[in-house]
Formats: sequence, structure tokens, C-alpha cells
Amino acid sequence: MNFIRRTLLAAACVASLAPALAQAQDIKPRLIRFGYGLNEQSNQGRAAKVFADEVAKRSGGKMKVRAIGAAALGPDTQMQQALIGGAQEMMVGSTATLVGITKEMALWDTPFLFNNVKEADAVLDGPIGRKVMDKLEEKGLVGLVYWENGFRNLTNSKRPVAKMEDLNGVKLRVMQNNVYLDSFKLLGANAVPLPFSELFSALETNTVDGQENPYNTILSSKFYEVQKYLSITNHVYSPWIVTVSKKWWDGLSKDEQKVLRDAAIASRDFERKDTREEAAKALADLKAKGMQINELPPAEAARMRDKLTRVNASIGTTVGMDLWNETQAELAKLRGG
Ligand code: TK8
Repeated sequence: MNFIRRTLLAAACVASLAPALAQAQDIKPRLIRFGYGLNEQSNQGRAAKVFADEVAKRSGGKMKVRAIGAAALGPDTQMQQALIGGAQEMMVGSTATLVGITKEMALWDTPFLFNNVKEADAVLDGPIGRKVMDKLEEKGLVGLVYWENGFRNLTNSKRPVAKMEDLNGVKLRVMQNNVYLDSFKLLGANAVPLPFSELFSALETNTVDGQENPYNTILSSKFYEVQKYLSITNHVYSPWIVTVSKKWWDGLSKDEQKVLRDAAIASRDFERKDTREEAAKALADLKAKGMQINELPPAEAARMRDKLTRVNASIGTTVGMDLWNETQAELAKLRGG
């Protein structure tokens, strides 16, 4: 008798506790507009969907992410302003377009900063990546995680680029960022800053001859339809960053913020894996689509690298020498130096 009573009591306790626990989570119905620049079929689009699913799952369906791609909410720079003003909740975009807001982001524009994705993950997810991300807060943005855009490579419609001089007179679209502008001017190209959303039509109408982006983007944005030559330069590793409007974020409960942080980490882990799998196959896909692909001879790659070290000095000044030196020291450590 005693045993049965105790069992019933325990069962009743558990039953009354379960809803109490769910309610203990301070989560309100929320609609989150999450903007991005690439199309739904891209690695960015796939990861945005994973983020939306993770937020729904972790909030018991109360927080709803509406992922809006193809720059339908505007190019990166416009969305950043919407986040700062509180008119949009979230976005993912290039760190390069944030440099005008937070100069420390220029660190990630350093040509040849990372030798491989292992180094990129270690620095971006470590204290240096965190420090740079936290700088956004004084400007009205909260950074959650870095996604992988990837190592950037050069395409154009004029000729294969096998040496620096081949860039002479090539009208090359670059991101809206001085490091990119200076880098490609130094290499001899006629660099033109343009938002990504205008890039396909600029290539199609020959307003520009070329551009540079990771294989994944060349594939998902169908640049192969309007670009003949792909030169493997891997000149810089480009991250994306998931950001939140600080105005909006500050009004969320701790539980709601945790849902977004955890979902962002899950989306990052999915995104990097997915991006790397796609990148590993992309070159063959691009070849099959008719692109002519060439590698730079090592001596030419070294010449470009040397030329670009001039940009490094100005990046150091822009981001601050302390941050620059800390990054170099961290990389030396990672490389076993
Ligand atoms: C997408 C961009 C893109 C970037 C660029 O919005 O602009 O070339 O590589 O990924 O952020």
C-alpha cells in the first residue's frame, strides 16, 4: 500500500513538473527576419534553413525564423543598417562588408592569412575571433558565429590568369571594402566595388569582366554561365558572420538569447561541413559546366603574395598592431613555430 501510494505520488509530481519546466523557459512568440545574399540553393541558403529549424526546435515552435535570401531585403550593407536601426532582426553576410562599421573586421581580409580551414576555424572560433566579433556591439550589432564562405578564386571572361600581368586591364568586381580594392589595384586589375546582388548582371552585360568568390558561390550563383576562365588563386579565406540587431537582442530574455546562440552554433557546424563537401566537388562541376580552369605556377603565386604584403602593413594599422601581432603569434603557434 505504502509503495503504491509513493509511486502514485511520484508520478503525479513528474506530471505536474513537466509543463512547469516548459513554462519556466521564458520564451515568447517571436518573428525573426533573417536575411542573406545568396540564393536558397546555395550553401548559405541551406544553412539558413538549418538555423530556422534549430530555432523552432529549441523554442518549442514559439520563435519563428523567416529566412529571406537573394538579397530580397537588400545587399549586406543595407541589411546591416536595418539591423542597427532595429528594422530587421538578423542576417548573415560577409565580414568584408562590415569593415566600414567595425574596422577590426579587416583582419579577415588579409590576403593568405590562413593556409587551410583548420587554421581558420581555430582563429575564428578562438579568443581572437571572439574579440573581433564583440567589437560589433558598440556599433549596434551582436555577432553570434562565423560561417565559412571559403577560399576565394578568380574568374573572368577575358583570359586565363596565370601571372600577375594577366590582370592588367581586367575590370574586376570587388567587395565594397578598401582592402579588396587596394589589393586588386596593386595586382594591376581595374577594381570596381559592387554589391553582390548586382554582380551577375554586371558580368552578363560586361560592365565588369571578372570577380572573385569561393567555388561554391561560382556554382550556386551560376557565374559559370557568364565567366569562361577560373584561376585557382585561393588568395584569401572569407568568413560569413551571423549577426543580430542589438536593439532587438537587448529586449530578449536570457532563454531566448540562448536559443539563438545554440541554434547559431548548430547552424555553423552544419554549414562548414556542407560547404566543405560542396567545395570538394565544385571544381569538377564547374569544369563540366564548361569553365576553363588553371592553376597559378608556384613562382607566380609567390610573386602575387609578395606584392600583397604591402596591403598587410595597412591592415595592421587599420585593425591595430596589438590585434595584428596577436594573430600572427597565434598562427605561428598553430603552425608549430
Ligand atoms: C553575399 C556576399 C558574398 C561575398 C561577395 O551577400 O560579396 O562576394 O562573397 O558571399 O556576402
